[in-house]
Amino acid sequence: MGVLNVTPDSFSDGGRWLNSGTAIAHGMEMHSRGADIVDVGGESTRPGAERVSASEELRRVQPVVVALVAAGVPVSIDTMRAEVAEACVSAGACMVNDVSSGLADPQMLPYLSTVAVPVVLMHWRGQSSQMDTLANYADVVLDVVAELQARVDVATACGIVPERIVIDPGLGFAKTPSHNWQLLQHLESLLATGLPLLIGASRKRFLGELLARGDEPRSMNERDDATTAITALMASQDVWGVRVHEPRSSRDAVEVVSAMRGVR
Ligand code: PMM
Repeated sequence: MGVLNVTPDSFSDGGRWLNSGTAIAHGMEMHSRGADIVDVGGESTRPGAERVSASEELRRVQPVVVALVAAGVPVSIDTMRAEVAEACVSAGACMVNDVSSGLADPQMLPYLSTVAVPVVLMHWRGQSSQMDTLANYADVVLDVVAELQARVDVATACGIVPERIVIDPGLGFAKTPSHNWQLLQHLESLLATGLPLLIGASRKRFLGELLARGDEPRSMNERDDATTAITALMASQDVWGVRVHEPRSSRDAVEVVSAMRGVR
């Protein structure tokens, strides 16, 4: 899954793809570089970020979704709003990625029960403006699995069949670097849910800190090799997908893992 943030302030690529034309070209390029799905988002979720209005979010994403769909690119819409999800699914988006797993907008799960697209439910404890204060866990792996399972139960009770649900532990969302590593070290607990698993580690702060020189984190654009290493490890553990900024190297890593297993 290729990341396409049409925002001025995302931590990883904020401002780079704010212009629709540039965003569309980048989405097409990511598809040609191996992204099976391009995940289009119009609202930053970086720690501390404030929300934008639904109309501004739609203004950013809609033309990009329409153009990518017209070009034959499978598009996922990264939104916490039912209104934005609905407009984009109507425009041809084939997946909804809700980082709040339906918690931010009470209309989201009821809306998703009316359409047939797959849905990503990510572990989330609160809006970005406050999430750094919510990183308190008795056992991060057990707590995340239990809280995600509770969201899956709510989604299925709303009428979303489990076959349509993908789960994601939400690395960096109300989680310290140590929490992120513990989750990655215990993927078996997430995989035991039996649901497809999506992992979004790409260029995140915990990689910058891992690769820091002294107090200086590794810069954003120099975290792709570590991201690719994570992709290889994820592929070897039957993770369903990875959400990355540079699809080519992750795609290659998946091919290598497949070849090692004698499957393509
Ligand atoms: N991370 C970000 C945004 N959306 N969606 C899912 N499902 N999983 C993630 O880990 C995730 C996400 C924030 O990172 P970005 O600035 O690179 O988009």
